[in-house]
Amino acid sequence: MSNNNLPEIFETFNDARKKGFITMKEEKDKGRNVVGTFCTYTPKEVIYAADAIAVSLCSTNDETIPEAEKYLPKNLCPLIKSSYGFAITDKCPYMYFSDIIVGETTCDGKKKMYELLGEIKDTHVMQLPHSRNEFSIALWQNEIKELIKRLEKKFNVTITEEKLKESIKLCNEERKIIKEFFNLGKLIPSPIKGSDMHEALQASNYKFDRKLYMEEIKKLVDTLKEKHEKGESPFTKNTPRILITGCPTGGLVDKIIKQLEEVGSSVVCFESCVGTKSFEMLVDENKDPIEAIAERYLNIPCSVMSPNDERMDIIKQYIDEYKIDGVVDVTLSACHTYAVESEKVRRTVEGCGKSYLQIETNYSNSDSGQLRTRLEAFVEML
Ligand code: BJ8
Repeated sequence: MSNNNLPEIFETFNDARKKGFITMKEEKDKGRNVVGTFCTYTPKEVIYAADAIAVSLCSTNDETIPEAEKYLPKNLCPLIKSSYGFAITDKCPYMYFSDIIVGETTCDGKKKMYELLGEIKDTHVMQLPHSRNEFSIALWQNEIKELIKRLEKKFNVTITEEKLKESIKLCNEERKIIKEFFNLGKLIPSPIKGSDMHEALQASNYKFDRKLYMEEIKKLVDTLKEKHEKGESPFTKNTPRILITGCPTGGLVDKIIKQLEEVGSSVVCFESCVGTKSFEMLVDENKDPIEAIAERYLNIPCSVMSPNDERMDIIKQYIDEYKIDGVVDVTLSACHTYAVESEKVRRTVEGCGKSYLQIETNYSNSDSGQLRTRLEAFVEML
């Protein structure tokens, strides 16, 4: 097991997705409402203010892709095909238990897939603007108001300003604690493997008792800090340090993150939706809650935004803060926005004098060996 040197508390993150099924069933039996989500742009504060549970429905394996390909083009991002495949085959309990699904018009594939998904599940699609200016903020605020109305009607609840403020506070608290967890990656050497960090972060989507999850993360941070002080780490001071950026990596842990570590590097930072995109930036607690939520979420530096210079700025900042040696930019097949933006990422990384590797892949294991050779050559060069 990869987490030999980790505290016992880490056990609770192992296979959180699988274990979460039981908790979700128990919550449903108690009468809790569930909202399925697909994207970091979904304002979770609104879901919590409706007293509902938010669960990620992004699928991470290729099991249902052949079924999805009966209805969707083969040349489509695996995340979209796999998620739709789980919906039509009824193989994902989280999809099954979701009372409503909230999606956003992010990339073309996802927004068109939601139309089909809407035929089998109650689906609410938020119209996400693709730029950041005063008109976009106004539009996005309106979309947040529409989501509020939809959830109020669906669950027969009232989402008051007070409730929104409470959930803003709760989510901000979570972000601050997770930030402490990210900061472990800045230590030299990092006291935690990137693959283990990834697992603990992904567990966030399937731990429905948020307070308990925060307690677990806090304990993990404290124990790992102690280990660092005692000089314990799976790495040495000279292990090359990697930043992962790009598409969501939930389905690529074995192929990319673990292999990067097996060939001698240390993954210390995730500029992606499992990492900083979900947890950086707080919602301003002193503003009108809807305006503050709209601003925070529109600032997420995803490639569906144009322009998206904020992503380049943040990559430069992380290269400096995490003392990065090399950046691995991961694109899921047929994800055009991340694929095209990779040119700007390359220029940014190389402009900082660091090494850059772009990988395009999907959820199948067929290219694992070939990827290992490329990762090995990259790490050797660092
Ligand atoms: S905020 S990264 S979760 S859109 S589905 S864009 S991989 S072609 S997932 Fe995403 Fe929200 Fe952005 Fe994050 Fe590409 Fe695939 Fe589209 Fe994707």
